[in-house]
Amino acid sequence: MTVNLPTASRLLRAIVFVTGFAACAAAEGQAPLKTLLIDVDHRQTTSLDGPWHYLVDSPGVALYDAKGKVKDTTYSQNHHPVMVGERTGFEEYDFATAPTLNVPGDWNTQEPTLFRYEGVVWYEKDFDFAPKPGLRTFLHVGAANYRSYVWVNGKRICEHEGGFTPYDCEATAVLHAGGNFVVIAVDATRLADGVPSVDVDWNNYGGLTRDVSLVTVPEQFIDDYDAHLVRNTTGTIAGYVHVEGAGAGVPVTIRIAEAKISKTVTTDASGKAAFELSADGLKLWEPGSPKLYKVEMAAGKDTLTDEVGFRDIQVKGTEILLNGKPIFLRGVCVQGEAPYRTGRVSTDKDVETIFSWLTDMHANFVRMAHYPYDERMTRMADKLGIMVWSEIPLWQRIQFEPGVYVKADAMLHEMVRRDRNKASVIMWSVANETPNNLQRTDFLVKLIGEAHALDATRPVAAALNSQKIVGNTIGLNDPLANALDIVGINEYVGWYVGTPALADTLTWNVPQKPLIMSEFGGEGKAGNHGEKERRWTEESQLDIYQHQFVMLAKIPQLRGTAPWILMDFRSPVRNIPKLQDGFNRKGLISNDGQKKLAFEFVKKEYAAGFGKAE
Ligand code: GCB
Repeated sequence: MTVNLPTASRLLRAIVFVTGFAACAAAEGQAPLKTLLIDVDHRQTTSLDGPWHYLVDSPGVALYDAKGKVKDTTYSQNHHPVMVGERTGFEEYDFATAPTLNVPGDWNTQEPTLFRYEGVVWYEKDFDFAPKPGLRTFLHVGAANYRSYVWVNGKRICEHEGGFTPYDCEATAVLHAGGNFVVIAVDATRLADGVPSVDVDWNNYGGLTRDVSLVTVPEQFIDDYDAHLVRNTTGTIAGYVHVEGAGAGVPVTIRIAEAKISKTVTTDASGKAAFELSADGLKLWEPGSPKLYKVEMAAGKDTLTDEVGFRDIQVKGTEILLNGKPIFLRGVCVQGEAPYRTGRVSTDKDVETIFSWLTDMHANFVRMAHYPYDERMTRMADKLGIMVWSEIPLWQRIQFEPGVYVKADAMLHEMVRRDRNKASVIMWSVANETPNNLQRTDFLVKLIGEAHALDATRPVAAALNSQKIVGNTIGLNDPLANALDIVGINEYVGWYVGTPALADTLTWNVPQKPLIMSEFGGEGKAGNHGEKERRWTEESQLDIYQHQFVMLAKIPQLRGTAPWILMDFRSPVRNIPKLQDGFNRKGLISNDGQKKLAFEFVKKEYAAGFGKAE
């Protein structure tokens, strides 16, 4: 897809061209603009969180025409139509009198009648604005699941597909002094050609699930940067600062005062300024000592600061090396589900609770399955020194077709762009449990190549599950493993496969690469006690883990463990009455915070240093 982007930089043009997907399009006839601000949580923003009026559009007839094309009439242009008195049209709706939903937040858990609703909801918010000459303003959406379309003051400014990554739309030209309004139509309909596709084992929470804000920046501003420790060094930091709207010759200063570094470099024709800095005695980031430095960047009238850890992560043979030393990842999987309530993680409190459980169990690693999380999660991981596996929502059987590749690739770009400066994120995962066939392999090998090209500093992983048991050997024969730096395997011996004790008898035949057992476990309902032979008891879940850890300890190239899963989570496909009641019960902790026997067992193993290394 070629698009005309007169105000966008070449880099952004390239992204749109490559992805051809997450286009921010102005109203018909205007030039589309796509950008993606990073480090927004360190910028001064105007929050648009809080109550938004909403209208349910079932079955999406106000949003789409008969051919599925988005309309630019109806709800988007009708701010507060007169409901009584003079007739203004055929409107039978009014945002002003419509009920409200809180943003950030899905609609499913806020309005009982929408609990299972997966269609279109229109959100509307009024806000005051005072434009200042020479500044540009972007609407930043932390995440909207799954597709969303944005109008400001009745003009469509962008659209986005993908439920777990942020996007920005430039609103400068459509904002005016005084009262303004923004309308966002969010469509949570599952798509066969979506990423993920229609079948997932989690709740498809719809809506504006993360923070929404207005970000005002100078004409030329820092929209992207990268600052990382150069491999095999202890104090060389390299990267780039990209200045949106700039051409060649703009000076950019990078300062890390605490490390006594300051350097000025200049942008090239694409607005990118590459740099390399050296620091003496730089303290490297690692679990137990997660040092973060304040990095200040200045370009023209714009300044941006961030808190960044510097560390080296690499794979050598079957080892994972952090700052040159072998590490073992004692971890657990999480879903982006909020503890003690249902809905997505979106508040500081949600994040604090999850990380308090991780530290309580002595975890140094968390697999953030199966999609990118609220940025608070990776910020907290940076702060607490917990290493992260970050994944795009390429779950099981998606359509491995060119059109879907474009979407997956866009999500990969968006994930990497937002979190590339988080020291805690030590690997990108491109997929979970995909079928072992040629079309899938070609698709994913290409995506792995893209991940390497985007970020040469991190290993790439995926969770595989096509292992087979022959006699006492359990072997993985998946060609995708050849393209990965770190192999993840999901296995459910003792739950979906055989009895818990079967694990004791198995020998793993797996590639000579670092292996993470990226899922294992079974269901057990908190408070349901009984014999270990009776499934769904806490004792039977504990039994699975006891046998698993015996088996895991015997795998020579095992470099990490991530039980499935930290906490019970909502899933509409888990409906056994009294046992599941709409929850996947494989949590080590229940959704209301009760720690099960298996939690205490894994905690004991981790406290005793399971997996040795460091
Ligand atoms: C898996 C999937 C995960 C499911 C889990 C289960 O293999 O990766 O998304 O929730 O199994 O509980 O079956």
